[in-house]
Amino acid sequence: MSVMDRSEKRVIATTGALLSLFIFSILYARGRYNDLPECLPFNKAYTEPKVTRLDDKTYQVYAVAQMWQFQPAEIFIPVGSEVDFFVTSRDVVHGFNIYEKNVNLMAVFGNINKTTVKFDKPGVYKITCHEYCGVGHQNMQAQVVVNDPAAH
Ligand SMILES: [Cu+2]
Repeated sequence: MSVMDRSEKRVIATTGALLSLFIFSILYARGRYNDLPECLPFNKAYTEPKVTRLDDKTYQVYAVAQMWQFQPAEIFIPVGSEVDFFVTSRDVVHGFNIYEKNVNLMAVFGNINKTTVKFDKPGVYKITCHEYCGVGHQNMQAQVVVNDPAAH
């Protein structure tokens, strides 16, 4: 005679299997996406838009969003570059989304959000605001122009 019903054992086994799957998924994702965006302590230096070249393949962009534009509006980099984006806002909350890249940040006044993106293919990568920020929201765009140095 068993204390537990068979259906109860099945439920416990299923729960255990699902729990293991969830834990495995979390650990797997952590290993796979190791350059997740981060929040940096606020520093006034980031509120001045600029593009800095650290070396041939490494750039830093201080991206500032405001109603209704991004600065800098155009960023030129060579193909194969790795770019650190430091994103902030001068007014309301804006979005910072780069087409075809895994970038989905919020631009928030008094905050600096950082992410790193590698541009392996030449082309024009549009940046758009994807947080509704007022009547000019749909015009809020910028672009990253990735040139192939061999083409020049
Ligand atoms: Cu906006």
